Amino acid sequence: MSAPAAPETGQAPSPSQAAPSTTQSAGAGVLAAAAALATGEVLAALAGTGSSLVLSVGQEVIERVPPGVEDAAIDLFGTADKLVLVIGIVVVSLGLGAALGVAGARRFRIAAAGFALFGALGVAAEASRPGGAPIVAALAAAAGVSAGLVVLRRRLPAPAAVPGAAATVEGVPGTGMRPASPTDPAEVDRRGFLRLAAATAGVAAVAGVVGRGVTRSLGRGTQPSQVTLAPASTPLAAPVPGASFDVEGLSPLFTPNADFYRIDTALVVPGVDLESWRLRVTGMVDRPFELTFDELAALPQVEADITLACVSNQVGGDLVGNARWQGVRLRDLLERAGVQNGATQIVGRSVDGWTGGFPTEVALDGREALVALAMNGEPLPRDHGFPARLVVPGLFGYVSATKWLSEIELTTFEDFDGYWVPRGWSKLGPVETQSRIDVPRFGSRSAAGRMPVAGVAWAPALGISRVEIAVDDGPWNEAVLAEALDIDTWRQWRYDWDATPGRHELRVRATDGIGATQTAERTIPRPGGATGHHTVTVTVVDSE
Ligand SMILES: Nc1nc2c(c(=O)[nH]1)N[C@H]1C(S)=C(S)[C@@H](COP(=O)(O)O)O[C@H]1N2
Ligand SMILES: [Mo]
Repeated sequence: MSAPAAPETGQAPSPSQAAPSTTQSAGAGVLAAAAALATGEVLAALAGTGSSLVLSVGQEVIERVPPGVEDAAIDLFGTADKLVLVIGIVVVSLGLGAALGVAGARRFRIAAAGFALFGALGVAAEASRPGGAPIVAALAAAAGVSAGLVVLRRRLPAPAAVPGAAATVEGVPGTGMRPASPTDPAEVDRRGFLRLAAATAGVAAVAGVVGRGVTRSLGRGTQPSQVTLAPASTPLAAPVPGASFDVEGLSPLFTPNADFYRIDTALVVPGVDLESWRLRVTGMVDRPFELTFDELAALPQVEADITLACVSNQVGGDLVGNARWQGVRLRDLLERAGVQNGATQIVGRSVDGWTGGFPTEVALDGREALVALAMNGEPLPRDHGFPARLVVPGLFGYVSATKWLSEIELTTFEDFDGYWVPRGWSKLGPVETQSRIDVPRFGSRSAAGRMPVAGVAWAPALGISRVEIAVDDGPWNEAVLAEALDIDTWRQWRYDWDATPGRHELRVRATDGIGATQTAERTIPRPGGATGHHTVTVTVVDSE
């Protein structure tokens, strides 16, 4: 009894005939979902409101997933986390399309209801966005759902024409009283494959359109290139030549804007219209006020070199960068507003509702906390917070560095928690002292002999006083430090190593400006930033 459908029984269709029909239905569903997504996205994009159903759903996902998932995504994919999310949403949508195709082959109404439900979810997600465009979204969704259903209707295998078969097909899955296929199964397979290929191409196109929206914004608002800023009233001198070493592969002293890491919860970069943008200083202040961009830019501006680090950065990771920022001192704005007694926390709020908060005293203790308008000599790029953002030396970005800043609110730590705090990250976010080996790279092979080991170390607000390297189980050796740019920036270091053949482990540790040496204890980034020594393993071969 091992063969369920012996050829000689001859009446029921063989399972091999039933199988392609499920595949066909699923394929039709995938194609229909792709058509629905493509139609919805293209229409939404054409409307020019910057809306995208896929991106709105993605934003909902970001805000609703358990914090562990969000952390893991940043950890695994870093700056590419958003692209991965969008691809994931498209893939899941197509999978659901496949399921609806199969269900729709039995009862088309199920598919219709399923498509309509997903359209509605997209509209709901868009409607919940500050600045969302629900009407455009609803029209785009309606068109997308219709397109999907038209495709599904046409692609689904026609209901059986044999008398009585329709009931069987509707009612009892798998009993298969279907008319014999007009074409042979191989032909069906090939067509199914071609459709899937076409669907894949369609999806790639959608992903391309959406992906563009992820990396740039969808064209709303003022472009940074339209802005001309006056130079700082107190500019900084160019860094002394001794501040950087010439070692190939070593991080440049200033991270170019295009290479600067980007971490935020905004799937679509907020497009800010400078005409209507305002910076408000509110809360526990005697004289709340608001400024237009021109008024803000007309205030005295300073330059400051500050290294910005993400709390999610792993030991040895690249979610850290250094820039020369230009902007208005936060202290000046606070003095103008008159901070009231007991206002222990400064909260930065962005145009899209994100918040980060830090102690008021750090803005007043003499460090150069800025409302930055420019980064490395250019107006802030959109990805990095155009038209204005906070930058506070010594604090992780998640508590301090609000991009697309719209409000600075004085409050208390009891009364308010910033975005990441209820998600399990520490309320105070001082940057952990860290050091990183840039060269040689992990897993590299090099010839025996003298070679440079080099990297960067940072302890913003404290500075770096020493960096040491250990090889295997050997002692700590002092590295040579480049001139310090500022206590708020990372500092380059190098160590000339007499590399001997074999596999070696190189370790680095830094000591901050007040004499505290980095702990060897390895901790994960949550809640207060990763600790531990960066270690790279390299292979050294005989030089002949
Ligand atoms: N509006 C807004 N500002 C934000 C964030 C955000 O999600 N939204 N993320 C913060 C975090 S966690 C970091 S590490 C820094 C990163 O700044 P960058 O993307 O310019 O490197 O921005 C901070 N400012
Ligand atoms: Mo971050």
